Amino acid sequence: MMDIVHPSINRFTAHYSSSASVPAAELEFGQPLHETHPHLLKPGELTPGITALEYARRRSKLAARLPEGAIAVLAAAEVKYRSRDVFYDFHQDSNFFYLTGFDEPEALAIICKSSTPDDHIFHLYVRPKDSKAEKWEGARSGTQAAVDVFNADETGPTSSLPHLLPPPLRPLKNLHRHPLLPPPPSTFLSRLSTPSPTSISTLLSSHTTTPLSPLIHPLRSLKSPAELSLLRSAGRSTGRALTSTMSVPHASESALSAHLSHSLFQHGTPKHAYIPVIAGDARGSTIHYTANNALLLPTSPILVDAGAERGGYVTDITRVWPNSGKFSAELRALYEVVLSAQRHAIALCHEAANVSLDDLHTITVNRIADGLRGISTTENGFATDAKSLDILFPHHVGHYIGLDVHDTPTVGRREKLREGMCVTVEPGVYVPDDGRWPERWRGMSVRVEDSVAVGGTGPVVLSVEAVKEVDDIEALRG
Ligand SMILES: [Mn+2]
Repeated sequence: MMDIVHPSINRFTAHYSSSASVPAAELEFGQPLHETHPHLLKPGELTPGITALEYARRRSKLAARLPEGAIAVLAAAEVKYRSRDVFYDFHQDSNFFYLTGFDEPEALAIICKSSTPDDHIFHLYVRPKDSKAEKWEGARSGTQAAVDVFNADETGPTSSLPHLLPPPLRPLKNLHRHPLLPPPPSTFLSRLSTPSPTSISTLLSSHTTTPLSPLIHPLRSLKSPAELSLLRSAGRSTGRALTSTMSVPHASESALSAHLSHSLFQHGTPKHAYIPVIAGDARGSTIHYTANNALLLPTSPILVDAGAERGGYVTDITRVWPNSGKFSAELRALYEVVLSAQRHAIALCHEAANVSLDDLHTITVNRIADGLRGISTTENGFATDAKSLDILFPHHVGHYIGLDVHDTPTVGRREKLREGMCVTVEPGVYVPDDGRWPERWRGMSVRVEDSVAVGGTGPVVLSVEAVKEVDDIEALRG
């Protein structure tokens, strides 16, 4: 046995207030913590880069936005299966993770606004310790850690819900004894949501319920310094991995994919935020191409859209380059049109510019139209009417990023960009391979995408390590 300092914070005064001796043999949790993984988390952090105090403040901020007497109920994500007993990598529900930092399935968080402004009671129901199950599935944090580590005021095993529900929901618990009680469904969420006498949804049905996302997303959309630092870190390592990937030719999309993944690992972010798009030639025009299994020719233009995550925060970057390392005149011309529009839009990513993502989109479409007219000749001309531009540039110029790749969707794209928001800026031109379009560019796809933090008076490009000037890309091959 050895003594290990086990930090926990007092939620109300929000500073470290106690330490207890915990036998090392009992130090097993369902996720990395500083005590068990000091190489991943600093003291005070509950998840990499985010302190327990920041999580407590997020709950306070949500409580302050809740109407009087309201209760926020959030379920954790479930383990998803690709086939019997073969599960996908677990990914926590983003709102649940944002408010709790708890990274296990089968958990329920309840935040009750209390009478003091900004104050709240935090309930966290979790899977209990179970040595037999943990032998197969790995450690669980358990109910004691829900209080000691995750700072819950109330806890209990999820299996005992709804007996443990907070007082405003409790009067309904006698329904539990309904004689027609069905056998327990197989999964936690279905237990919560299937209309059975004991399900949470039945218990909640006599209350007025409203979606929580419109209250949480505005909080999530404005990043704290710690969140910006994680986004910067994800952008830095993905940018470096992309630059490394651009610096050598690749025989196939899958070989390129292996190079990129290995390079991400070397730069400290081994986890892809999404299946990357690795598309040679005309496959770049399939926006969500993820087969990534075709051969590449030395002459192939390559489009890669990839992003790693760090501490749950993601980056989203797209680069286009020729496999040979040397741009053809056609690719260079089209690339410069897109890059110039992208640079112009990024320069407007600050609060003083008073623009929304929708404004940026309109500005970018006009820039691209000007650019395409600029490279058009009598024999090789682009149509730049609105319909043609919809075909050439069929997606929006950007979206919010954060815990999700397409983050905080209830914050509309008409909102003016504010300092602390993080967005992508990703104009593209995808020329269909048919006679309607100028022959020189048929089948060519160009998108340039960076992750950008909106500043007060200027942007901060989070993915600046991914080179994007033509000269810089060509210089990678020496
Ligand atoms: Mn994107």
